[in-house]
Amino acid sequence: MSCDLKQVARDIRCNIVECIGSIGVGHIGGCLSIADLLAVLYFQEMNVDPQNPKMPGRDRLICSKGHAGPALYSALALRGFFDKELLLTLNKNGTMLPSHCDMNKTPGIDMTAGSLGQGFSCACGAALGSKMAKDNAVIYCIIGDGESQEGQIWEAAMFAPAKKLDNLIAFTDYNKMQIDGTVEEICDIAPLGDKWRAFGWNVIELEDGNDVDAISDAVKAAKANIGSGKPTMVILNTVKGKGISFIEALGVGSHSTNLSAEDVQRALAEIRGE
Ligand SMILES: Cc1ncc(C[n+]2csc(CCOP(=O)(O)OP(=O)(O)O)c2C)c(N)n1
Ligand SMILES: [Mg+2]
Repeated sequence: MSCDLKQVARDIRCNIVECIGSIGVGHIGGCLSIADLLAVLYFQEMNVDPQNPKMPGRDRLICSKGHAGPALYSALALRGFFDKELLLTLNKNGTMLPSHCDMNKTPGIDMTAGSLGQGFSCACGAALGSKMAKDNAVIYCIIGDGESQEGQIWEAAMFAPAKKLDNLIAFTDYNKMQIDGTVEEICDIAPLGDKWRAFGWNVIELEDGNDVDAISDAVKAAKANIGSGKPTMVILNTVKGKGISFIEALGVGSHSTNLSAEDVQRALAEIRGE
């Protein structure tokens, strides 16, 4: 699939704004920081079929930071998994789009998540399952930097290299902020690359984790690493709230914030460069 990934990322951001704006509040900061990554995965790298979301042997994406559900829905709608209008039903009664990812409700969502730490273990299980089935799938997983304080992350960090899960390509959304403070002040995870290397991972660190070209190169390098026996961790230095100046300016406050109808229009205009 060849397309303008920067434009795709902008379209995903617009969808995120409309989706969260439809209910007036949500986890917008951590959705916007991964929009560029989702553009590269869903529009360039992943072997998925919107007409057949459960296609056997497909690549999987597990967003362990499950509160970024609206970001995935925004990308999935754009990719054709379901109608864009459904984005406006976020978290409403009877919706198939709950604020946190639910694999039993949403076509294209590969794992239920929301309890931080768990999705990453599930990704290890999916990678091991794919190895056993010999279906050549690539398993992608996104974890948060605040989430990386969870003990379960480090159990999985040990497990994946021990089982030679080189078909697992993980990303840390290193936006330096969590729910109520900076990662540094709450419980610092630096030096993050050294930690993952010490656990036996192939580590790629991107200075600008919101650069689609750099992300694209990193995923290609991670795929080239399949066969080495080492899983890959791509550390994305991102900006929480990326792409909307008044959300970025909220800093830690961008984690979950109100979004009025006026905010939505202001945000859309900025993303579209109007
Ligand atoms: C086990 C668990 N503890 C607490 C929470 C509540 N919670 C939701 S998001 C969040 C902060 C996560 O920070 P980070 O991983 O940095 O996410 P991002 O910055 O990407 O939004 C917390 C503590 C949770 N969902 N799960
Ligand atoms: Mg964070």
